[in-house]
Amino acid sequence: MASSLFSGECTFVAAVQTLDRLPPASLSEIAFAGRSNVGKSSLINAMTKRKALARTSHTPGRTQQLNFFKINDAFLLVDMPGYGYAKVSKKMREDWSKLIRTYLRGRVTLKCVFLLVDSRHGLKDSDIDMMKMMDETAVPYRILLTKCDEIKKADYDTTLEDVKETLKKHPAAFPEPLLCSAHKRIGMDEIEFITKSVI
Ligand SMILES: Nc1nc2c(ncn2[C@@H]2O[C@H](COP(=O)(O)OP(=O)(O)O)[C@@H](O)[C@H]2O)c(=O)[nH]1
Ligand SMILES: [Mg+2]
Repeated sequence: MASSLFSGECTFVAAVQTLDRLPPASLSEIAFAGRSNVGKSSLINAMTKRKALARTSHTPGRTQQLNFFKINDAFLLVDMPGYGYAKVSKKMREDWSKLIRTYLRGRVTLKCVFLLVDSRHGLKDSDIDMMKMMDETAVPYRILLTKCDEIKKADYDTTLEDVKETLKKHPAAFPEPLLCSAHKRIGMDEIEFITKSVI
């Protein structure tokens, strides 16, 4: 059934730029991460059936904060700040790394990170850096290949094989990436199923 876990009550909990502002660790958390423009806000909005829970934007790289939403009193959904945007200053990049690394390391309630990767582009160096951080902090993660409505099957198969090969070297990664599209609502049930099984 389509997204009943995600589509109930949803409340904004906090926008966090420094870790002393983290909401208390209570409910299980799942987080969405990825490069700017990968389709993260669109996917979160499609999952929760909200038009603007997470802000979709054509100007990437602006939000450097972790946004926490409480879903159905069942779990917290965390919208992580996008990375990999070229125009971001070195200082901002360093602040981002510090925030994310500390969050990943210290958050016992964080059960799974969905790492979004554009299916048309495959893994970038910045994705690999993010994956290394999650390996080091032993946070389980699953790759979601986004915008699959825009890619031909043959191209997708190539990306999929590349990603799977890379994942073999990353101990905290689930070995099989998941194909999805926010626009066509592909992969939504699987994301819900995975969430249910970890929270
Ligand atoms: N074709 C297609 N485009 C998408 C999809 N999801 C997002 N986009 C587009 O990708 C761009 C960035 O989306 P957004 O959700 O703001 O990305 P974010 O920066 O990762 O939050 C927007 O122009 C979206 O319309 C999808 O499933 N299919
Ligand atoms: Mg966004």
